[in-house]
Amino acid sequence: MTIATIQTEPFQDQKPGTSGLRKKTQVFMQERYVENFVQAIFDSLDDKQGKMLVVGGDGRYFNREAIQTIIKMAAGNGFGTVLVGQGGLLSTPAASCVIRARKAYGGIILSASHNPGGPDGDFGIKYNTDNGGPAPEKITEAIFAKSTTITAYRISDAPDVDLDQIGTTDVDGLTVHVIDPAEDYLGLMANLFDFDKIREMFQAGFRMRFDAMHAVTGPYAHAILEGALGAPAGTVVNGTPSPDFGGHHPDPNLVHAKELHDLMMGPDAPDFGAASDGDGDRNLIIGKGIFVTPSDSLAALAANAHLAKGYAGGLKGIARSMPTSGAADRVAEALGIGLYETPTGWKFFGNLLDAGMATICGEESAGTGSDHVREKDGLWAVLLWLNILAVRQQPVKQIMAEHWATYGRNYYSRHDYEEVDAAAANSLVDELRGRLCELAGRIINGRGVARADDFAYKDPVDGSTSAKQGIRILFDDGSRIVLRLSGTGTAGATLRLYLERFEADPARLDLDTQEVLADLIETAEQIAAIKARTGRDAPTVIT
Ligand code: VG1
Ligand code: CO
Repeated sequence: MTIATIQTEPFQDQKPGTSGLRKKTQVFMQERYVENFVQAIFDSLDDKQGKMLVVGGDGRYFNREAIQTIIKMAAGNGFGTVLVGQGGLLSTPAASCVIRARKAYGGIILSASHNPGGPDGDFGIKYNTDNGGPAPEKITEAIFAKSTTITAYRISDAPDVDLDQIGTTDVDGLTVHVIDPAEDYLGLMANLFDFDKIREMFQAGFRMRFDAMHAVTGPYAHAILEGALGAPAGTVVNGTPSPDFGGHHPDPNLVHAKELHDLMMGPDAPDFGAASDGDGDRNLIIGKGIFVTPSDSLAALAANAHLAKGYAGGLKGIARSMPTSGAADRVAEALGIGLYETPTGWKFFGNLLDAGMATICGEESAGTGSDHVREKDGLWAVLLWLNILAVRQQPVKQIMAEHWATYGRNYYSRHDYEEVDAAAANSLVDELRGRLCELAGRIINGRGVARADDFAYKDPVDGSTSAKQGIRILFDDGSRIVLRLSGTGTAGATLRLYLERFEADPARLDLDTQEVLADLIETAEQIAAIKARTGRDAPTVIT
C-alpha cells in the first residue's frame, strides 16, 4: 500500500450552494471530479494530521464509490481515523450526531437530499465542521477557491474497505471503523424524549404511518418507531434504502408523498402521518385530516417543546430562515425569548445554536431541529410531535386549532418554478432588485408596499455578513411576498415565491390557504411577471 500524489487540473464551477456541492450524478462520476473536490476540502482544513473524520451518505447511487475514494484520500492526507456508517449509510442528522458524540474533527456527507438519485439523478458532497454543522461560508468559499487552483491530489492505492461489516481496517496507516449508523442517534433521541410515554400511547392503540421514501431514514425509523417505541410492524413503509429511491423523488412534500397525504385525508387515516427526505433531515407532518405546514409545525413544536424532557427547562430562543412564516415569531414573543431571522440554509443557525442563543430552529422547506445536533432532523421532529401528542392526548387537528386561536394564523404557501431558463430567472431577479426602491410606498393590486429590500444578514455572533439572500416585499396589511433563486437545483434555475398573510379573526382561521392567498399571488404576478418572464402558466410545485 502506498500513497501517491496525482497531477490534476481544476474543473469549472465546483461551487458549494445552499447545502454543499450538488450536481448531476454523471458530473460527479467524471474521472478526478470527486478527488478534486475532496482535495479542495482537505486543503482548506488546518491541523488535520491524525484527526478523526466521519463519512457517510444517504445510500444513493455512487455513494459507496465516493466513500471508498474519500477513505483513500483521508489516508493520503494524513487523517488518523475515519468513522463510516455500515453500508456507507449515515443520515445527515445522524452524521452530525456522530461528529459531536465522538468529538470528530469534521465529516463528509454524501447526499443530494430530496433530489432524485440514480445515474441520471443527482449527487452531492458536503463538509461539516467539528460542531457537527455544515461548514460556514468562510470555509465553503475557501473550498471553492482551492478547487479553482488545484494541481494535485493525494490518495492511497489500498484495496476497498468492506463497508458492510462492522469492524476496523487499516488503510495505509489510517484506521477505518465501520459503525452502526443508528446507535449514537438512538441514544440521543432516548435522552430527549419520553420513550415510555410514547410506547404507552402506541400500546393504547395509537396508529401512525411513517414513509421513509426508500431513503436513509428507513433503518432509523425501524429501529426507533417499531423497535424502541413498539409501534406495530408495518408502521414504517418504504423503509429499505435503495440507490434510486425506488425511482421516486425522496421529497416529503404533497406531490411526492401524495399517497401518505391521501391516506391521512381519507376515512382510514391513522392518527398521525410523517415522512422524511433522502438524507433524513426533512420532515412532513400530517395529522388525521390536516396537513401541518412546516412553518406552523415549527411554531407548534416551539410552543409545546417543554412537554418533552429534553426541553423541560424551556427554550433559549427560536431561529427561522427569512422565508419561513412569522408563526414562530408569535410564539417567541409570548414566551419572551429571542427570535432570529437568518438566510436560507441550515449553516446560518450554527453560531446561534453554539452560542446558546437559540434552542429550536426551522425552515419553511420542511426542516426543523434543535441544539441537539447541528443539522435539521426529520425523525427528531416526528418524535417531538409524538411526545407532545402522548402528553396532550389530543388529535393534531385540535392542537393546531388551539394554536391558531391563541396566536392567530399565518396563512402560508411556497410556489416553485423548477428548471426554468437560468438567464430568464436571473434577469427577473436582477431587474426586480433594481426596482426595489421605487416599489416602496406604491399601491399594487389594492395593497400598499411598506418596504421592499434584498435580505442581508449580519451574524450576531461573529459579525460576518451575507448579502442578496432574497427579495422581500412587505405590505401595509402585514402580508408579505419573498422571491429567491434556489441554491440546490441542478438543472436550469428554480425560482421560489413565498407568500404569507396573517389572520387573527377567530372566524377566519379555518379557510383554504390558496384561496386566502389568491389576491396576494395576483399581486406578486403584477410585481414580478413570473409567468410572462418564465413562460410558465403555473408553478411546478405548490406547498
Ligand atoms: C432548499 C431549501 C432550504 C434548505 C436547502 C437544503 O434550498 O429551500 O431551506 O436548507 O434546500 O435542504 P434552496 O436554495 O434550493 O431553496 V436539504 O434537505 O439539503 O438538505
Ligand atoms: Co435533506
